[in-house]
Amino acid sequence: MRVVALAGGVGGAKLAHGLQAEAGADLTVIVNTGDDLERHGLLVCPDHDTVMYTLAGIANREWGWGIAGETWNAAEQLAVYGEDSWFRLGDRDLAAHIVRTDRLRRGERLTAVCRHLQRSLGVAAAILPMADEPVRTRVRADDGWLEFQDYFVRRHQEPTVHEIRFDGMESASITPEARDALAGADAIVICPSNPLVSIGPILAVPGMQAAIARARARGARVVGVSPIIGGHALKGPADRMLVSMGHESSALGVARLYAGLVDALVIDAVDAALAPAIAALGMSAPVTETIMTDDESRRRLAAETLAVAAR
Ligand code: FO1
Repeated sequence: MRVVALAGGVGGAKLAHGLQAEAGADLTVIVNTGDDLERHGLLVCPDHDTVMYTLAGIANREWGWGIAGETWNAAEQLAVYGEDSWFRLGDRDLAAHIVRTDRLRRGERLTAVCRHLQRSLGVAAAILPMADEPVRTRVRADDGWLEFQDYFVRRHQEPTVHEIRFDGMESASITPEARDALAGADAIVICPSNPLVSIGPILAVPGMQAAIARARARGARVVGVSPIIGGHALKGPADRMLVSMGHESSALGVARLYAGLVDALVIDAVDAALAPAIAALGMSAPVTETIMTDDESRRRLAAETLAVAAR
């Protein structure tokens, strides 16, 4: 079964890891690049790198991002030189940003650079940035527009988000690699990532929704997994952001956002009572345990999600 997954950072990476255990090299993950930023003159792609380190088996499992056993000598020395240190790059992580930035400056596309990094780490799946062109997510808080990582890391996701925009999206387009992957997919999985700032940017890339619609028209099934469990996000600000953006923080609220796009939304057992209301939106709502605590639960949820797609 050829599988394409759409994913943001930590939650998406966990399910992608389970999907890789099931599908191996038949898995393609399309990742959000709206969180990308420049630090110390280097391009950092947090969601791509989180998925890459997770699929390579070297992620820091406590934080979900970065590399296990990381050291921070460069970050400490950068602080000595007066560089601000609210977004920290570990010594080993830094190598990816150096190689990425160097290759981009030599004219390579972001997709090619990312594939090189993944192959170097022995990742079986293909992880594709949603676009080669730069797209940057901005959120409007009470005191104006913030860059995404300024909101997420520097301000600890505390500001209330009133509006979201994706700068550069009008100049971006789906990559040939992402289009080909969707054209050959048997199943498309929307990982349990933030619907507004992780999946939202991927779906907003010109050409992406049309490619998904073409895949569905020839029989591929689209299955989402709710990132909201019992009204709350396991990690990150998705629950508060849904509410401040006028949506409901529940699996039903997620289903409303994905109505017309997905054939099924996998929801957690604690949300079983929402299944009829979700079904009324025109999708099935299979119920299972969706919290991924270890490799086994990642793989089990992935297998169950793919079984829903195969029905
Ligand atoms: N998250 C933090 O909370 N603090 C950091 O200093 C930080 C650095 C960082 C460096 C590289 C990277 O790939 C991710 C990093 N993250 C950090 C995580 C990142 O901000 C979030 O995981 C995503 O952007 C949200 O999906």
